[in-house]
Amino acid sequence: MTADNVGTQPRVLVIIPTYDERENLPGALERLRANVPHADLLVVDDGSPDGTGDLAEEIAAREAVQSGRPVIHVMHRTGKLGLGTAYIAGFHWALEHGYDVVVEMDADGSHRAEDLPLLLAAVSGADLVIGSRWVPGGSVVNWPLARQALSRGASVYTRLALGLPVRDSTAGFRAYSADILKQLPLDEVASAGYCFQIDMAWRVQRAGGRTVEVPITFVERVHGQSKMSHSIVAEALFNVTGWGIQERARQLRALLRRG
Ligand SMILES: Nc1nc2c(ncn2[C@@H]2O[C@H](COP(=O)(O)OP(=O)(O)OP(=O)(O)O)[C@@H](O)[C@H]2O)c(=O)[nH]1
Ligand SMILES: [Mg+2]
Repeated sequence: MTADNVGTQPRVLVIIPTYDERENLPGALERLRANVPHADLLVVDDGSPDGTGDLAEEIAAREAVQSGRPVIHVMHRTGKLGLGTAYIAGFHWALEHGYDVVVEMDADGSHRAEDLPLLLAAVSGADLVIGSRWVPGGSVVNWPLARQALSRGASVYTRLALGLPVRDSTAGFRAYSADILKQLPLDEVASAGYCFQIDMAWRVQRAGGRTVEVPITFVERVHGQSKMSHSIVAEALFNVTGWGIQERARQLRALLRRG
């Protein structure tokens, strides 16, 4: 956090990527408005065939009238371009508009707006706050054991391969300080799915940023369909293994130079 906003309320932007979330988006926005009324919201919709983008515009217009200022913003992209690039577009928008804290949050009800104040409290002393399922106090609701095993396994593998000391590295409920985002080469981040979250956490670590995890309750979506796929898991496994090999080679070279 910069010296400029010491003593004043940091400006917070919550980025909510959507693809076919018509049933979930109104509730997600409503709960955000109730729990973090000082935050602005940015929906990044990828031309959802179910009309989520238009619905977001309607809600944004209504909310602007009610609160007397634009609180909900909507970015429309031409087609399904992936979660990673949706977030990168949102990060650029946040930095261009002078926000101090930038939040990532799913629209499907898995991330509870009720947990967001905890993340925001922690970001005053950190560069990245991860809402974590796998730290004491964290939990998952209605997640099959296989999904739990995949999520835990991915984090353990990442910890071992990269030396990334994070319990829930694929978690997508996060708060970043704008300061750390400004330091990262955002346009080089090519990862799409879960891997995007690992990629960003690892970049924060390499940039010398401080990451903390706070416990959240993660609730399996009730409406709509998950966009998780085998290719998303394969991307994460492939990339993390490659980065791990590069990292070990780098450490070995440094050791040999010292020797
Ligand atoms: N803009 C945009 N949003 C996306 C895209 N893919 C997924 N999303 C949104 O990103 C959020 C997370 O997607 P989910 O399908 O729930 O994926 P997930 O949470 O990783 O997987 P589950 O745990 O199975 O729900 C949701 O709000 C989706 O609507 C995309 O290509 N573009
Ligand atoms: Mg989800």
